[in-house]
Amino acid sequence: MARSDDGQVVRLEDYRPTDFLIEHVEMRFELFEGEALVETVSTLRRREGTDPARPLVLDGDALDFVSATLDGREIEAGRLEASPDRLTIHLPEATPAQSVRLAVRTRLRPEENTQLMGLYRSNGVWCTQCEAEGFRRITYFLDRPDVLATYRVRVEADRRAAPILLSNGNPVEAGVTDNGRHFTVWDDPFPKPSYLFALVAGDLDHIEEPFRTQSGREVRLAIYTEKGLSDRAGYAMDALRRSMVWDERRFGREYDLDVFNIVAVGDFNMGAMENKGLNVFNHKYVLLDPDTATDADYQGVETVIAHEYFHNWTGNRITCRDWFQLCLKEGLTVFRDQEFTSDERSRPVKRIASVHTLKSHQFPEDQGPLQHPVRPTRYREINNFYTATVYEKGAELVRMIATILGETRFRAGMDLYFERHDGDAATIEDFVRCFEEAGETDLSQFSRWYAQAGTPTLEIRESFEDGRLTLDLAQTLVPGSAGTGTAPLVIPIRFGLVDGSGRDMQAVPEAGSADVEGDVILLTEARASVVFANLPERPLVSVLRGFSAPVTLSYPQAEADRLALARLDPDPFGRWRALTDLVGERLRDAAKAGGAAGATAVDPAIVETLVRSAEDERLEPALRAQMMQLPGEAEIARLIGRDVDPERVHAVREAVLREIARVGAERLARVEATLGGDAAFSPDAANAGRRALRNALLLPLSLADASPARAARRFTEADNMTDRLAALTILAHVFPESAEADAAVDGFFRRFEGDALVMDKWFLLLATVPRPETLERVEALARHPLFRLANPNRARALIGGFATGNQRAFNRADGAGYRWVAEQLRRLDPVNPQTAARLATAFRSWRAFEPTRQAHARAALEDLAGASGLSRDLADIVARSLN
Ligand code: B3K
Ligand code: ZN
Repeated sequence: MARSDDGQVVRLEDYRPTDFLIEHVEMRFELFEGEALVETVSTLRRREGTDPARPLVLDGDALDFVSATLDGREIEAGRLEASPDRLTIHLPEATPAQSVRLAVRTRLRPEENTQLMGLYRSNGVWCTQCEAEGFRRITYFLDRPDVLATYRVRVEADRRAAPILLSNGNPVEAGVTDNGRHFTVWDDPFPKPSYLFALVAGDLDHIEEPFRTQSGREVRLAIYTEKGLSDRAGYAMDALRRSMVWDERRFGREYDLDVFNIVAVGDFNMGAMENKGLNVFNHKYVLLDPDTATDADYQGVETVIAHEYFHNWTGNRITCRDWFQLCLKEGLTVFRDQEFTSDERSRPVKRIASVHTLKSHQFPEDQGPLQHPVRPTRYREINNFYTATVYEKGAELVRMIATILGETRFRAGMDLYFERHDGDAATIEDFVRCFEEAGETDLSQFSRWYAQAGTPTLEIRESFEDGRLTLDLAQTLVPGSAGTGTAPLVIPIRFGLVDGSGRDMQAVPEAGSADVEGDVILLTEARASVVFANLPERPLVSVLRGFSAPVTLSYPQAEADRLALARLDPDPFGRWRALTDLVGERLRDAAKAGGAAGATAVDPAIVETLVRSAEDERLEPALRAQMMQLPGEAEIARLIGRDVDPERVHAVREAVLREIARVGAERLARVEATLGGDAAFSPDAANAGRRALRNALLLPLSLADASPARAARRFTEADNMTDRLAALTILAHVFPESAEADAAVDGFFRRFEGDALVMDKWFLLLATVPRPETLERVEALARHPLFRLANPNRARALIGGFATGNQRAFNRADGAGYRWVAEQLRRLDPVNPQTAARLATAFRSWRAFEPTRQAHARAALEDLAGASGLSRDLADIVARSLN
């Protein structure tokens, strides 16, 4: 049963260290069909200076207590109190000088654990997930990140059911016992918090390879998969090896154990988990081959493999003092994985992709009822704070520190952080102080970014006279639902002054201007001005290059200037930003205006620039594909902000797509011809980029044909999943009534029905057909034999795909989309509350819609809020959404 909601709130200001320290933990797992027996022996002592009368109170969650002993002796009845969610022991014998050994036994039922927190079974494989508070579902413990202990774990199971037995650290002993059973003992010498504990046991295949670190230590890398799937793990292994090399080179960080194991499982609440020496992954982020995975999947695997590996230093060696500090490890590790991808692939392409993610996930969160600061100060359910704000905005804050300090001083700050805090459970203050010291900079004002929620608006006005350019800058932060402060922030604005031939001009600020260092203006006041004098011509002002701060830009720059920047800013990110902002604003205005949405939604000059970016051979193909991409319907809705009618948004966007097709078809066909035929599939960035452009062209070309034939041909001829899925999406989404679409959707299903990861794509594809009547289709799909509510990937594909990827159908005017999703959440909640809560965030922008839809959304949420027995996870999201 899911924990039900007790309304309790945890507050940052209430933090205090534990009364007891746990130094070492010895665990023994005996795995059987139907149950698991766990013995945990903790060596603990009382912390210096604490009240000796205070008992030891250990966390539990739905635990079945068996017994407890102290230093090998029974504990008298009056000194011990056990319930499913707590174990209290009076321990006068434990003093700061004297440690005791507390042994606790619990009995678990992994097969019945559908929440996928604690110890559970996925397709017969025993595995664990402990972050944030899953360890307490395995044993009673001080289950919080500031309690660090070394672990020694013995895992025993039937040899046939589980020939592979894994846990954290290094394997130190193995052997057979009686009745066909065997065991392995694992020793992890690095003190770690309980959330990094892991165990896996099962009949698994694997691939392995040796790795030699820069200092010459030998490490055995292995990736384990379900039977018959290990031949799809090769790319993940390659990504792991490259991550290890990169972290040595870029941050001087070396791996520290003798083995590094990764296990891929099919039932997992999120992407992956960085358990020390034993990462557990959603198989979506490990298993790939060209026939079943797209380029986006390859990129996703590379990113997540890198991210989890990088956690070994930023998260594991240095962990968080408490869960309010989550961005300390998550924001920093996202920053590190973004840098890895930038170095391995293309920096501008990666930056554009990251900014796209930020704007489509974090901005709506920051602008709606689920708003919270990067470092929250209160929570009811910590699992609901693994958010885009903590991860993506958290990464932006690290990036701003890097921008402000410059590369050398930033690296010095990171070095100091690793040196000073290795082995610590640290805070954001600890982290920031390292950059203040190493960078000799005061970051106290900067630190407001961690505390103040919301997306600041950066206003810019420009004027030019007699060779002098004046930029008037202003920042505002409106109070949002989080109710945090609105004081001025430190906003680094990377910029360039571009001349008519596309070169950056010398930009020397006049005395008295706001702070300018090199190509970065530092705005620290509510308003400030910068003057650049002696300019030979009026420049095109390129601002927020590299998206140097997570702000909303309000800059009524002349359309001609913006189009010119889109064509000739020497900074490729600047080109993309100029164009995407302009297109977004025009789509927003057209969808807001009452008139008919037609070809006139945007200026012909804008359409021309979009077509021209596809043609521009100075840009790499992946970037050309990004330049052509129109903002999605949800993004346009966000730009409108209130009273949104999703039907109008859809119509306006469609009209522009058709206009691009009408004006550009011939030229775009020529671009396609230059991209050449298909060599054998290779997942590298250059090849993926060419496929991305080719597939981006398929939509306007098909629209121009007004026929599914071209996509049908691409679908049939495709020799890889990227092209096949791109073609199938156009067939199913643009020509849903055609015979070609039906044939392709069925053919795809029949060919891949045995492949879970491809079937997720199939459910997602059908859930996102942008038509109101898709609702009836997903209702039927929820009864499809291959739909399994308890499998998070499948639930996310169908319910999540519909609610977040289908603006028209989810936000149907009759409210039926909201009601259906709410009903699915209610069904899912008792099975898997964490996934239910995550899917419920799809309602986060409900107040932006016009009154009828708002009323329907509110009713659906209120209905849900009133349901009895809701989990704390779901109740928290629903309550905050209504707030
Ligand atoms: N640290 C995990 C996320 C855990 C989520 C718990 N609800 C994966 C990651 O960010 O690397
Ligand atoms: Zn992470």
